[in-house]
Amino acid sequence: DLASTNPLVSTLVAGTSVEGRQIVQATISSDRSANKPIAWFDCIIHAREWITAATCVWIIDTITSGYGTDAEITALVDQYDWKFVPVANPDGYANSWSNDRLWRKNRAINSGSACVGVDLNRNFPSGFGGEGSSNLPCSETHHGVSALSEPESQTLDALIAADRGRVKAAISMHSYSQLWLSSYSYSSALPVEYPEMMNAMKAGVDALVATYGTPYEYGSTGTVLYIASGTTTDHYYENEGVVHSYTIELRD
Ligand code: 0X9
Ligand code: ZN
Repeated sequence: DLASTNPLVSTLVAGTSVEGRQIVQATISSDRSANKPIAWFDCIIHAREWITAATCVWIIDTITSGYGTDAEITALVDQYDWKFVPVANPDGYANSWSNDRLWRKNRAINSGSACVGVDLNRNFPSGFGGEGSSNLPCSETHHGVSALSEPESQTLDALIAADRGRVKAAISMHSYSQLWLSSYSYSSALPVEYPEMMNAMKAGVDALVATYGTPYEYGSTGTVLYIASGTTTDHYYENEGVVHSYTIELRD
């Protein structure tokens, strides 16, 4: 609806899920030909984390309604293009409405198993198949047969690769825990840019406290939360060169 009524907004059908649903990316740009740096978001990779899709849509609404009236939002839109995949896992999301509220994975058929689904946040190449992911199709963290085996992860990969060099921040929205997480996720090692990442995470967390009074812990996933292999955040950082690549675990 916004894309047809608001000249700032355009949409792209970037891919198709296992069950044939569209995976859509929305772009907010005040000048598409300028090739500005990009702030990039994916939401609801995990089907049951409904607040994350709502958060992507809320940000889109906040930015589009503030442009031209709110000075800070206007400056941010004039400096950056903003790109969102509000529903990165549409089949899992549909299943969480129709069948199982706590569904997490996509809806891939696993050959030789009655259990359905791959954890898309274990299906990326960084550390694929390692600690914190499972070879077993019935596991909630099943990594799939190979890195990027799933059309939903292929779509995110293709989208971020298409903007290589322009993406200055990439945020994967998850819930919940009140955490702001950086790489590495597949090991407890720290990235060389970790001091710069910590500065940015602190600025974000301070702003959240100032606005909503909600304290978030922050730091590398492997040290703050647990080891998870094959995640978006490590892929965007390690293979796409996005230093400011984060997973935000929203509040409950
Ligand atoms: O385990 C996960 O995939 C995420 N937690 S959740 O409860 N939403 O399932 C954490 C992933 C953290 N990953 C990176 N920062 N890369
Ligand atoms: Zn999640």
